[in-house]
Amino acid sequence: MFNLVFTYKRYSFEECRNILKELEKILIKEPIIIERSERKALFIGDLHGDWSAFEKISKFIDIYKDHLVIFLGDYVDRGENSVEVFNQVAYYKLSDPDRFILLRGNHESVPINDYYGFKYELIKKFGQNDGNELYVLYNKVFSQLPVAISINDRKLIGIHGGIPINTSSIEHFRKIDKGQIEISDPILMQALWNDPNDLIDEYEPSPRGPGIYLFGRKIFRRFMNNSNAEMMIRAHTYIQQGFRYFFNKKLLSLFSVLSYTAGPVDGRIASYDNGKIRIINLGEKL
Ligand SMILES: [Mn+2]
Repeated sequence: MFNLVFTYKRYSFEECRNILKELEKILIKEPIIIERSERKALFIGDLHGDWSAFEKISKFIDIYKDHLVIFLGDYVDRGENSVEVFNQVAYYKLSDPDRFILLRGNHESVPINDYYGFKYELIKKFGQNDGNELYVLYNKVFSQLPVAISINDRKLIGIHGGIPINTSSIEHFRKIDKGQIEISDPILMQALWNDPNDLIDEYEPSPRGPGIYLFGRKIFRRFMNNSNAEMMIRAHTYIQQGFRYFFNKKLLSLFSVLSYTAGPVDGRIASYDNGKIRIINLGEKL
C-alpha cells in the first residue's frame, strides 16, 4: 500500500496511482448530493494548487476537530502545487471518509484542467507518458466527486458554483449522472459555474461564457424555500478579501487561496455551528 502523512512531498507515479485507486473506491459509493445531519462544519473554498494556503487550512482542520470538513472544489489549476494539494485532500478523505467531504469544482473537469495548468504540471513533474496517464486517472476520479451537500437537517447547502436554470430545489441535482469527465449535462455545468448576483432577480447570461448564468434574488429565494434551506455556502468567484455575502447574508462565497493570478488574496474559510457562521482569516494567529 502507500503511506500518507500531512507533509509537503514529491509524489511518485505509483503513489499517485495508488491514492487515486483508493480514493475512487470511496467516491464511487457517494451519491451526487450528500445529505448529512451534522450541525458543525468547516467550509473551504477554491484552493487552486496553493500549498501555502492549504498548509494554514490544515491547522484549522486540526483545531475544529468536531466539525465536518467540506471542500467546495477547485483543488487544481493556476497554482504550482495542484498534485500535492489534491493528494493531501485525498489523504484526508482516505483517513476519515465520513468527516471529509470533497465536492467537485469546475476545474475538476476536462478540458478546463488541460487549459489552466494541471495537465502541464503533471507532465512537468512526471514526464510526457506518465503525466498523460495520470491526467486521465485524476479526471476519472474527479468525475466521481459529489456536486452538493446539505447538512443540519438541510438548513445549509454547500456547492461550488450555484443554481442552474430549471433547478428549483436541491432535489433536482439528483438527476445528474456521475462519471462525466467532460461535462455534458447543462445542470451539472451550471452547478459548477454559475455565480450569484445581488442586482438581478432571475437569470442573466454570465460574462464567463456561453451556457453559464448569473442567478438573482428571486431564483435564490425560490430554490432555498423549496429546499427548506436557510443558508448556502459556495466558492468559485475570485474575491480578493476571501469572502463576500450575497442575498441578505443568506449566501456566503469563499475564496481560500493566498495568491492568485490577479495578485495576493486574503484567503478565508468559514466555520458553521448550528446557524452561526465564523469567517476565518487564514492569516490569523492560532
Ligand atoms: Mn471555480
